[in-house]
Amino acid sequence: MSNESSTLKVSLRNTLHENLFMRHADNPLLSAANWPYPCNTVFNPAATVLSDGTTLLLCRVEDRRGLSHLTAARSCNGIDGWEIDEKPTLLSDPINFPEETWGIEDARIVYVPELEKHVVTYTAYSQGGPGISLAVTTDFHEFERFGDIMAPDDKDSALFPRRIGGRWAMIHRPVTPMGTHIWISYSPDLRHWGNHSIILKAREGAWWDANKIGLSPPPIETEEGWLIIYHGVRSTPSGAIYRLGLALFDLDDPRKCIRRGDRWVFAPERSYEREGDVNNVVFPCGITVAPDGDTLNMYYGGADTCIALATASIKHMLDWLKRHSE
Ligand code: BMA
Repeated sequence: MSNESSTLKVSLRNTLHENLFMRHADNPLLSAANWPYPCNTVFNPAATVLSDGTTLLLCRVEDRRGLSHLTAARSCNGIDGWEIDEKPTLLSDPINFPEETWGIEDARIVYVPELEKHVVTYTAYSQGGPGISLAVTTDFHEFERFGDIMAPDDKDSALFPRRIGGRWAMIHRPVTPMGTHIWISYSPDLRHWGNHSIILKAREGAWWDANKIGLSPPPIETEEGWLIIYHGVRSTPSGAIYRLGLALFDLDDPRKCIRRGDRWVFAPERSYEREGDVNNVVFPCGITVAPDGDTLNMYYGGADTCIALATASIKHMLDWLKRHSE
């Protein structure tokens, strides 16, 4: 898109809405042009802060076959000076894990203090469709793979960082004949999952989040509850639009939704979100929280082509939910 037409699109937009998220001036932060080896696109990164304060992104990298793998990029400030692994950090392993035959995508990282490990959930793609796999790591060099934990068609999963009622809990998004909603499941050992239930349903009809929703980054623990950022996929004659909304769940029983925002809080607006391999997509898989405990850094894929950053105040997000929930 030319600068002129992207300016026009922005100027056609009503700007009176409350903006919770501020895009970083250096966006996009990372793209294939920064990569140390040939690739098509770099997008939808998971994120975490390592014990020495380094921000680590586990980026989805798509090659020219169309298959994806995950590669780590590290930065002292989470904005620039990225050091990117010289070769893929986590490649699919179709021999031992046939569910990864067509690649691995869209990781979410959750640090689990009880295990002293990072738990990485990701989409494993194969002839059976996209399912969920899990691996654990301490350093993002060596990974212990648990293999597939949820059968296709399922994706958009993240673990809660601690047990709830003695069991591990995970949010995910199976596709069923009854719809594409957000679910929670429980496990005694991270391998065997059950007690499945829907926690957030896609709306219907004209709504921005009608028919298809999914968890975006992992849940954020706040004093008021588990805050989640989720994506809603609006289907239009010119393709889908991926936008983001907020919901809050009970700390002790995250099956209970306390509040759900009525409108979206973030949507494709800039040229790097509007145009790319898949137009009109903002897709965050990673967040980090700054040392102030309030500033949220949201790392997201723009148009399935690049990586960008937007920041928000967790307090403002919670206040906004009080004013804009159903
Ligand atoms: C979803 C996921 C994301 C992707 C989005 C838009 O289904 O596969 O990885 O960013 O579609 O193409």
